[in-house]
Amino acid sequence: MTEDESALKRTAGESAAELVTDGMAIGLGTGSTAAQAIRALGERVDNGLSVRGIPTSFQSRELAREHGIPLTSLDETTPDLAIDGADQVSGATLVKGGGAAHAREKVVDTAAERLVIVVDPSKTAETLDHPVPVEVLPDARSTVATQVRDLGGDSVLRDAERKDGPVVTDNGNLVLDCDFGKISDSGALAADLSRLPGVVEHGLFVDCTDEIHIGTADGVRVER
Ligand code: ABF
Repeated sequence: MTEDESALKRTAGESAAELVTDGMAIGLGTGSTAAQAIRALGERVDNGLSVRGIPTSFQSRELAREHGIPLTSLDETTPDLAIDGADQVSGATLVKGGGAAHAREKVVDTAAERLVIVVDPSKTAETLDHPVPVEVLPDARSTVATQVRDLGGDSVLRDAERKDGPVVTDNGNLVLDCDFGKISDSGALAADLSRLPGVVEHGLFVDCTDEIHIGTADGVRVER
């Protein structure tokens, strides 16, 4: 990541962290942009802010601990606000899952009263065309790949060629990255993917975002 990209991510993350007020429970997203929000939140906790974080991944839990953010869970409370990153954004619809954490992200993000997405400008698109990550039970990787083909997609098992094996999610599952080209009807595709046996969760987040904070060289641009 270049210094410029990192600065844009920081701008977006810090802007979202400023929305947090005393006593809130916060969904803590995954990825390098959400990490900037977690760091900024940690600084506010150091300065006396009282919040509890609900992590969406092992990575975000560790980062929250490192930055002194007390943790809680969905069994204890509902998030007032969730701050999370995305791989691509079009309007209020997102593709997520580049960090293989989208199943827990979707549970936490959709439970939140307000979902704020933090991105740099490279993530915005007129029409979504980013491959959709699909978390699958290990035994279902081949059957889901066939059914994805029937839906018009090409899937690859994430990191299949890696020496120490493919990516395994925090939930012990595999990820198929499914390329559908331009996605004209994200709602229909999301419903089709959710219906496939063995699919744990896919990375299409349809119309669920309240605000997008986009870090730009001139400061943050907020889209609602
Ligand atoms: C998570 O991290 C994912 O859902 C998304 O795939 C990714 C974005 O990462 P980054 O902010 O590093 O680009 O939020």
